[in-house]
Amino acid sequence: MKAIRACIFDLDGVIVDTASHHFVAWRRLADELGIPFSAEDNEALKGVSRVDSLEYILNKGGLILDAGTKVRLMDRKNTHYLELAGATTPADALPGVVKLIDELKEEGIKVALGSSSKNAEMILTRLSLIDRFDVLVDGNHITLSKPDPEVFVMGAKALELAPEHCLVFEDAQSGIDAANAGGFSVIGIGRADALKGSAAVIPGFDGMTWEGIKALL
Ligand code: B16
Ligand code: MG
Repeated sequence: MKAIRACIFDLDGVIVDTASHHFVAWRRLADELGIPFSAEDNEALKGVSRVDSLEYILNKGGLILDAGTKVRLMDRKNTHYLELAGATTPADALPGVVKLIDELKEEGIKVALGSSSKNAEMILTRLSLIDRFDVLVDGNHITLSKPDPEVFVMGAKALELAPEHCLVFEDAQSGIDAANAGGFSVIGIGRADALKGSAAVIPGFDGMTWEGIKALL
């Protein structure tokens, strides 16, 4: 195994749990369109871009809409999402993640964000974590959604590191697939039975040290 010199964190489900806000906002939109939207549907949209998420819902309802209407629907969903996620505070950082990031900085390991969300900067600012990141790549920079590796490849380039020197933390299957496709090491965050293809799956960072994480690789 090559030495890990940077960690690339996904945002939603790894640093903070905003999935519940995405769920509420997408379900409200789906209700308005008369399309059923379940928790399983929301699970399938983890790590998936805003536009691809809308396409998933429209496809489920068999709705074909013009481009302008789709933009309006995405704006409506995002406005509702921002009403919910805009209340994020530093206390919403998931257990152990800030401690781990601080330890990484002390060890000289670079810290980057690799998120599909166009709201990532706002959320990291609300968490008071933005200054701890050496590199930010989010939904505003990429053209291809996970499972395409673009978000992580851009992160590695900005870090000036080869993918094999970067470790990705991901809670979504699409993100784990993206990391693997780009040649990154990846650790899954969540349930081992739900995530496939990572070096290891951990429930979260609570109680985890950098030494403990490296031992999983
Ligand atoms: P936005 P991540 C992803 O964030 C979410 O998991 C996904 O549910 C969401 O649709 C996507 O961001 C786009 O978010 O509408 O805020 O641009 O997990 O890649 O950090
Ligand atoms: Mg995620």
